[in-house]
Amino acid sequence: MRQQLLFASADEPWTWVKGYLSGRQQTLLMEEAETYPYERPEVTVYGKAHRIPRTQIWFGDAGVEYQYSGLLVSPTPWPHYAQRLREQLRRDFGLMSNGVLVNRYAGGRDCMGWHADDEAELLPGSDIASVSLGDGRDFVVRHNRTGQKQTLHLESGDLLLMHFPMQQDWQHALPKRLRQQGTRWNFTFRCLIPGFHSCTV
Ligand SMILES: O=C(O)CCC(=O)C(=O)O
Repeated sequence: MRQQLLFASADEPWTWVKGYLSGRQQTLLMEEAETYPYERPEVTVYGKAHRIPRTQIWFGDAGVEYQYSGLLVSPTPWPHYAQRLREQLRRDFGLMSNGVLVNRYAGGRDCMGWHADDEAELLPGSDIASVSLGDGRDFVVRHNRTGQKQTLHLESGDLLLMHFPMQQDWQHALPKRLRQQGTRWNFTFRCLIPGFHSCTV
């Protein structure tokens, strides 16, 4: 029998469900994720253009455009198993989402710097669900005011629910881990305000 462990605390605005996906679900989703047409976009940081240190793709409902790191990205239609996971999250946790950002880390050099998912088009009050697959990696969170840090070692099949208003008070990052070579995928299911970027008023 599959074991799921749920860690939630009144002090922390996240819920960590270890082993949320079965081994079979992980395999099917990883096989699908290997077929996605990822991109490595260029972003401008402090006036300098860089390729991001990972590849990624945004899937979503029609018209749900996402702007991050200065890029405006139109949605690619939902692939089968990502769509099924979206429905599972809605059934299990009432998690509403209309898009998912998939990041693929081709080894321990690929990473994501400190940031919060606090873009203006995210629906106020909505939670973000992060599902990890493949190589286990450290995910670090840091409180904006106190500087308190915690490292969560996210393994394949784990779910991290980031509850509103975590993004206002905490930043997170996926640091480099040079000794790791395996591939990792991360799916963050988000709920955006539809039409946010097409509003011309
Ligand atoms: O890969 C991860 O676990 C982090 C992803 C992330 O921070 C994001 O998509 O905003």
